[in-house]
Amino acid sequence: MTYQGLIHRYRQYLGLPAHTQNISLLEGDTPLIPMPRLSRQLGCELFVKFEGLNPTGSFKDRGMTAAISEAVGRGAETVICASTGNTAASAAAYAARAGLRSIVLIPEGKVAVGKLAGAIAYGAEVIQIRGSFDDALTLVVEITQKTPIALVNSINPFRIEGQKTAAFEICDDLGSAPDWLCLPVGNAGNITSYWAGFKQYQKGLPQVLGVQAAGAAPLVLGHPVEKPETVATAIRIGKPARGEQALDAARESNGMIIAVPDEKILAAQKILAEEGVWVEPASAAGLAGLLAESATGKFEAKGKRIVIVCTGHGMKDPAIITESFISPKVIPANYGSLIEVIAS
Ligand code: AN7
Repeated sequence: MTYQGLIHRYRQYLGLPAHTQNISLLEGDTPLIPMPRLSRQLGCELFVKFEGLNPTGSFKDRGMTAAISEAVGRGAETVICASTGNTAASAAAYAARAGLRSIVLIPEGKVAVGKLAGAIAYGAEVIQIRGSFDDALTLVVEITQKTPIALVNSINPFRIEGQKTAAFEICDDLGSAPDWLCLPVGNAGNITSYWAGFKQYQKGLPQVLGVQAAGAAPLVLGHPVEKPETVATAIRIGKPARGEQALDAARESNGMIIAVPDEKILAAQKILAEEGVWVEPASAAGLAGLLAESATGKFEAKGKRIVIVCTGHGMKDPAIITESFISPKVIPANYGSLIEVIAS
């Protein structure tokens, strides 16, 4: 049977109310890509769960199909979210699909161009906040308490229900859970969802390595970060809404939450691209964390089956590449010049 999206495929596992409709863009069913070169280098079996191949280019579509399907089913007319970008684009797309009005609040000047463009293209009303993601989240919580506007951030429990499906897919593909799951942690909805999903699916449990950027690492520091800063703008979050659950996932799974500096995140982004998988900076944090931990010897990758969750596509944030590259050579349009430049 042709694929009909996540709610259709996994409905029996998702705690969604009876009034839930099915607003889908055929999200999910993303590939688990083997990484032979990295596997050889680390002596493990390494896979990338490439969530950048969802309809709007990030994993957020898994939770959004659920949140919007529930919201429209209960009669919501307007949805709102705070976002570092990917949630905004996803909310805008699913709201458009459902015929709802969408409003997205983003931190001024800190959203990657592919995400902002997506939110605009899908017809969201985009509002910039002079403040951080955390400030924007506080505002959307307040407005959804005082008005009928529906909240579609991952505080919304149906977002978590939808995002559990990524864990189900990994178990379905591998036959069981991997030994380790490595992923970026921002507002901590995704790590919460994976852990809930693995526990529910009963195909084994991975140890979970959650990775924050060093400049935005409240879960590692043990306190909120007032002014989070990182090149990985997706996870530029100082006060994760589901921080406690992220710490629980790490503890219960005998895993950990660590921080890596921006240079290591960008280095990991390059390593992935060199093996043919271009992800946005935040999405490389899982690999950066894995490499950092194996280098310290605290983490033994050898012989393990490891899944790196790459949460968003590289095309979301093209500027991070184009701002640092040397402009391609320009040559006259003739064969002689071409041969000359290739041979040099
Ligand atoms: C590519 O879009 O918070 O720990 O507002 O875009 O579940 O927050 C994005 C988060 C990782 C972190 N990778 O996930 C938003 C937003 C990418 C992301 C995360 C985000 P959570």
